[in-house]
Amino acid sequence: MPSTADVMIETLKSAGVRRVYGLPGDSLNAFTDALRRDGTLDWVHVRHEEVAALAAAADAHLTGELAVVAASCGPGNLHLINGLYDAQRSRVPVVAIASHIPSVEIGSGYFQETHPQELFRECSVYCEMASIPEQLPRILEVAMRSAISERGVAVVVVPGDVMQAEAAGRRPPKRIESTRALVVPANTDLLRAAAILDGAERVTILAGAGCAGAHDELVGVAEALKAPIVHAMRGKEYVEYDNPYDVGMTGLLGFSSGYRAMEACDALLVLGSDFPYPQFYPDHATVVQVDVRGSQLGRRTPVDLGLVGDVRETLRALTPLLNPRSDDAHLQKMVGHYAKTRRELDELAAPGKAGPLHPQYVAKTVSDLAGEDAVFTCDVGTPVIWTARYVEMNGRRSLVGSFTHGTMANALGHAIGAQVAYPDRQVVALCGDGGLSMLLGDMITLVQQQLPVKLVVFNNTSLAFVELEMKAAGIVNFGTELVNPSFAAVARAMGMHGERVEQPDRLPHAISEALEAPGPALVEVMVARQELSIPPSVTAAQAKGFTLYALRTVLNGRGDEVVELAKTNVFRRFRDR
Ligand SMILES: Cc1ncc(C[n+]2csc(CCOP(=O)(O)OP(=O)(O)O)c2C)c(N)n1
Repeated sequence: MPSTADVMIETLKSAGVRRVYGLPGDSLNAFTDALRRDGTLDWVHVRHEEVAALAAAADAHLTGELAVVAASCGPGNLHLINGLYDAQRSRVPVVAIASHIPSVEIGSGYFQETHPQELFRECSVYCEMASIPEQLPRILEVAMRSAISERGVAVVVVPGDVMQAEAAGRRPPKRIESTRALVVPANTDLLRAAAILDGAERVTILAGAGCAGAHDELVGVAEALKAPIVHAMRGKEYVEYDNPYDVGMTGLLGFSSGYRAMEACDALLVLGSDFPYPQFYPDHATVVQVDVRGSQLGRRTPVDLGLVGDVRETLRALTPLLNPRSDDAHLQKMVGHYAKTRRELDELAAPGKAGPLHPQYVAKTVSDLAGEDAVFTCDVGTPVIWTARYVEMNGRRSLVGSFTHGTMANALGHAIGAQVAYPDRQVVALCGDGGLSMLLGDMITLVQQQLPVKLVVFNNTSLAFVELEMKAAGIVNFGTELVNPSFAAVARAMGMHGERVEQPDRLPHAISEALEAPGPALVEVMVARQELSIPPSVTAAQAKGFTLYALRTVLNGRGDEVVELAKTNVFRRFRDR
């Protein structure tokens, strides 16, 4: 007779699941045994469950399909949590099998006892426990459908003894597939949006991850409105390529052209973006926002008209209602400013004469040498900044990061999932030295699972992003020093290609060799600890949060000025608010 665990494997297969990321143990043993006996699903074994969850998040992001993780009870599944938060907040479909202590012991403070339904509640769209075998088939099916249709994490908590028990309850579903629902605003609402946009003199578009699959429609509406397009970090992958209307990013990681285009408009069209910082939204513009989730409307800035709709379908319906305009003065001004900003950014990515290297040069070199369909992942910290500014998207490349949850140490885990999902694509992880060392053990996974991921480590011997924050806030650097091993030597000891680069002229060769190496490879680059980049862009009066202003200023090369300002009472008043 099949066990409940056998039914779980059967049900996962019915949704086209081909692998499970995880780490086995005690209460999960019945599940992994059923998987082994079935023999058709791959078990992607990692060293830390957080990495399993990050890998699943990247897998789901890239394939658009359900990804699955499994972990043992108590500490085992507790380790999943941070990675599941990342998946949930990036809105990708992931099912987590959180095995649990023996049913009979629940509530007794038993060895390894936790309360998973409470712990996972906040990072999931669905989280339920199957206490008896009869419950399991339905709970697992609901979990899978919830993850797919609500684009989030669903957690199934199952005590080990329930998985081991004889199967019972309804038969497993024959097929679970994601189908597409088209969400388009009503015509009357589209006409209201068209009237606002037609009535404005200068329209700017803010485009986010909701623009995935809507590239042509986005360019089309920008053409009709003669509107520059600013993108948020999660929109970069979908927006910046083949796009004459793109004027770059705004926000802390962005640069002045994106900020200017937002500030100078009198109507802002927000498309599928949850860009979080209110300070960077214009306060005098009329705002029209389109989002497939109505609950997102008006979250970040007050909106004059919020439309519930899928971006692509909404633009298909909206653009023909607009009066195409000929006056492109606003667009030309912003595009011109972007071209100038881009030139300045590129100048900062010059090799320099001797080490330590400019991190900009490192990111640009990686971008120039990587494959046309490479997948990039980047660690939270300064690697996100250099990726935002120098890693070019082209419509075939992909970019995965922890852009909403913002966890460190994401790049390696995301790269593992990317490479497992796409064995034939080049996968390049841009890692911080703090980030990589946080989940260092999973470098071994690259060797064990034979994943040819390329790691590029920005070794600045510090938590450099935090140092920037501290500097901006007028706080003395503290607790940010890192005493690092040679990551290249660690890589070699683990059985992969590893090279340390200390001089700029060696970098292109080192990156090329790593990219061409047949297996996993690591290039550790000794980079400048605090790189102050592009020329000043935003004035204090323009940016309302002083600390944000200061951080941008440090990032943009006016560190001394900030330190002077930090000594003043004005600064303290702002900071202490
Ligand atoms: C898990 C976690 N801990 C702490 C932070 C706060 N934090 C954000 S960036 C950062 C420093 C990252 O350092 P590193 O990976 O060395 O990159 P660098 O900025 O030095 O390039 C820290 C500590 C975080 N985002 N996530």
